[in-house]
Amino acid sequence: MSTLADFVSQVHRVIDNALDEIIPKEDVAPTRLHEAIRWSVFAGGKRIRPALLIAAGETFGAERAALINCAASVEMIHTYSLIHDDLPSMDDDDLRRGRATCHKQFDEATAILAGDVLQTLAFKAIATDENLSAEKRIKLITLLADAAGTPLGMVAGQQLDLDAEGETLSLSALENIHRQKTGALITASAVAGAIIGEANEDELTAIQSFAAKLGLLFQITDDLLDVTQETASLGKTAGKDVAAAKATYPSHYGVEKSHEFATQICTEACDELAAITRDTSLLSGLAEMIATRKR
Ligand code: GRG
Repeated sequence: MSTLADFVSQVHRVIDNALDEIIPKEDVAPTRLHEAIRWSVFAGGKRIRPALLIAAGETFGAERAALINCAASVEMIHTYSLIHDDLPSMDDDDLRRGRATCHKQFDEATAILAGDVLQTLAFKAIATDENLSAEKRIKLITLLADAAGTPLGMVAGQQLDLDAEGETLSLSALENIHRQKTGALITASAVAGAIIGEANEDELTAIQSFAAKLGLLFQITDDLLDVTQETASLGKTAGKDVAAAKATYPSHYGVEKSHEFATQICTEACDELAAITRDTSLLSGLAEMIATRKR
């Protein structure tokens, strides 16, 4: 097995163990709520954001123990966003991570509450992490709060996306939505790892530029998968973008040109790593993995 594949599967295990510790068990009252949270968290997500956070942290020499809670936190914020995104009032989807969406399996109110709990648990996991100094905890909480909830963050990106339904978007408007909706949390994940690893200002800037491009790459590949893969292999409903007449990279460029664009953005992302005089092969490996992913 290659080093990168080893790293990714190891992170998967470590993060699942951490999430299992942090999230109340199914038999804790109110049991329906905790069953719903665990239904969505342990449904087989790829754990890309935690992998990116841990790779960035270890690039700068951070101890694994100092990275785990923060990596679990970004996964909890991400899972909360997926649960809420799937709700009837938003994307209205029945399938996520290869199983029924949270509101389908439970009910809408429970799904909203499950997302709420995950978001607050995420911040608590950092606030109480004894492997991190008080100063780092505050920096990380602020970073993730900005990525999720400010006017330039994920939730605002979701609002822009909802507002754009049925509209013809320019490419720059489309990129702006993705920078916020998808890119903000991906960027914050990499920057969080670099903060824990005590990267200097120039290194933080390089990581930020790398990860911002990675966010865009992630979205282009997500759009491509929506039109090229089957629902069964994606674990979520394929073809939704076309059905909803959504502005996407394939709808702007066509499939072939979107692939070319993805390759170009992947190269540009990796070029940003040249400013870092460390071994950045894990980070460039993750970028290539995202560029060629099949789900
Ligand atoms: C509802 C607050 C709120 C925000 C929604 C993340 C998001 C913002 C919406 C999800 C819609 C979507 C499909 C965006 C495309 C990119 C994306 C986040 C894909 C899912 O992420 P993966 O592929 O999922 O990492 P897994 O299941 O592997 O974790």
